[in-house]
Amino acid sequence: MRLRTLMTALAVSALGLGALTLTAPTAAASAQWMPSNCGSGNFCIYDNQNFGGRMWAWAGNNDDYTRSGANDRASSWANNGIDDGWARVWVFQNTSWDHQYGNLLACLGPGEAYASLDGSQDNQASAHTWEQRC
Ligand SMILES: [Ca+2]
Repeated sequence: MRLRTLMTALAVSALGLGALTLTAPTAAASAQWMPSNCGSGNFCIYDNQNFGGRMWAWAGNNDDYTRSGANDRASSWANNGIDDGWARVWVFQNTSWDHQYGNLLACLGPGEAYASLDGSQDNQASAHTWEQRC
């Protein structure tokens, strides 16, 4: 009887953990609003989560974030690009426009903003280009 109670408690705990695992990434990663300090036409990165800390904003491409002190700093980002056909932002893990698979961290469509980058993206961005498609 005691063992059965323990088993039931463990099963309930496991279910609870499962639910947390499924819901947490979605809640952390998505943002439905554009940060107000990211001007129209720009791709913006932020040193901190939730679009906080230092911000860097670019209307054009940047093949090396080290020049502006932004290398490996982005913890949140937003694409406020104008959808003129070249509004997808490809973000790269390394400097230079190396389009090899594995170097691409993310592709953001116009209006996409992420307040909390996950561990594989956080503090990794080093360059970006504006592209026609993801
Ligand atoms: Ca950071």
